[in-house]
Amino acid sequence: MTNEQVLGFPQGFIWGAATASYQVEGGAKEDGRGPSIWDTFAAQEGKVLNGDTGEVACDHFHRYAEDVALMAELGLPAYRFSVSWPRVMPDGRTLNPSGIAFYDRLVDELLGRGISPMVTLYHWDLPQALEDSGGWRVRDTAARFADYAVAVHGVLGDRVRDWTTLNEPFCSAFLGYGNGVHAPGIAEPGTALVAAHHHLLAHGQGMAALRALARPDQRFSLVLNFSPVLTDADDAAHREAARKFDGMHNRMFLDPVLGRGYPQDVLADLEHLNALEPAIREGDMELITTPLDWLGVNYYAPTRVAPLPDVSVPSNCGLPGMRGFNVLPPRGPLTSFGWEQTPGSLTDLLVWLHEHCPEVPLVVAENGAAFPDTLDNGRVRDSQRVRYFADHLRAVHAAIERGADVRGYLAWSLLDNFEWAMGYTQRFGLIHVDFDTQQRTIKDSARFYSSVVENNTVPTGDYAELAVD
Ligand code: GBH
Repeated sequence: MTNEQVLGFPQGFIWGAATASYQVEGGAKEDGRGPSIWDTFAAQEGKVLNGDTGEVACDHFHRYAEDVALMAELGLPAYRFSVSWPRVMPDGRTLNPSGIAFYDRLVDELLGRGISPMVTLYHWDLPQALEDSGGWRVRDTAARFADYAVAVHGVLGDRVRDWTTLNEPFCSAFLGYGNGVHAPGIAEPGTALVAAHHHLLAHGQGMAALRALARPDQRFSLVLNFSPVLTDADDAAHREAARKFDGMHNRMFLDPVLGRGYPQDVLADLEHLNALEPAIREGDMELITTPLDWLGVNYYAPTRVAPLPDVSVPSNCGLPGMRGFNVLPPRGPLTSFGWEQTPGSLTDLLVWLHEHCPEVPLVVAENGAAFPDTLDNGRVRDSQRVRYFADHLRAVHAAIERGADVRGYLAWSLLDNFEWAMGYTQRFGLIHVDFDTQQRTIKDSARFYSSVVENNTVPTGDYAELAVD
């Protein structure tokens, strides 16, 4: 080691990696699992690249013990995973004991290796049976979610400390029902807003139900995705464009949870307000405001926007009913997904969140990047990902220095996996997966991350020095 400096993280900082059920498990028909909206969606032609599905994925359902052993080898103290609702309740309503038994085994395996399980109850795989009775268009789905949350807590609650209701309701509502890029593939802007409200209601009802059962040391959270907005100028028109995107993308889901209701400026812009308003009933906003023990922050990249000369022209952003601005192409260097690598935006985001809601501790619940990794004699030299992680960990450290209350960081993802509409074409893993043989290979980035976790520090210095030999 040269005389490079290291940046230390707070004592007790939570380090780990994350996955989601449909993206890694496979075992789609094992032990009575019912179909999810993603099984149905992926089976339709043209929805997922190359016709890929999550039917086998990383076969984590059968290989979980091997995967937990790999986490232990990397020294990861925490693992964030999601529970598949249709595995636990094939019809969305009735508990399937052999389905939940999988998570019993997984949690015991993790605890046996000294790894803290962090459970996300919903990461987009709604039981198809519930979609058939209206899915997130209907209010009843929120009540079904609360029942499901209680059922899972009833089995795992004696061993799991950290609970998240929903992962990224933005994606599940707006991509699922607004532009149809995700399951169930509906493209109806008004419906997407109703779905967003029902997601937040599910979160609120779930929180209230879980709080009533909780042990004193348990922590309950929501995970949101954020995209900071960048503009090329700071005039009124650019600020207005940024306000609109930020409002719909970031504040629309955060402010209700903080007890501030839906942001007034967003409602004032909404073309489909008449769809949303009737969905909001007396008492909903109070439930949605149940206090969080921490807020999960998923960050990948910023979004660049510019105003359109005619503010009545629809935006190209794909969010329900937005007008008057366009999203600009990302600027290099890009990941293989075409996303920007702009670590400074993560610092800005965490500092902004701390100012916006100083009382809420933050956990970076997902951060990572896809690159075209190649397996070369048993090794994956993913130096671009080493660099991405180093830069973004330095960015988290900078936010903490500036006062942000960041309690942890979870890398996305433990394994290369089923990347939703992109199928298996985008590899985000710390661990490479050969999808023909299911062979796992620890990437260089995982070795780098492992040393960060072990030392509770991130090195400064040149990227070349970060290389692992
Ligand atoms: C996360 O979401 C997911 O939680 C995870 O499952 C996934 O594997 C991972 O990211 C990598 O994709 O705002 O309409 O222009 C990603 C959040 C939100 C990022 C949508 C890209 C662009 C769509 N994504 N965003 S839009």
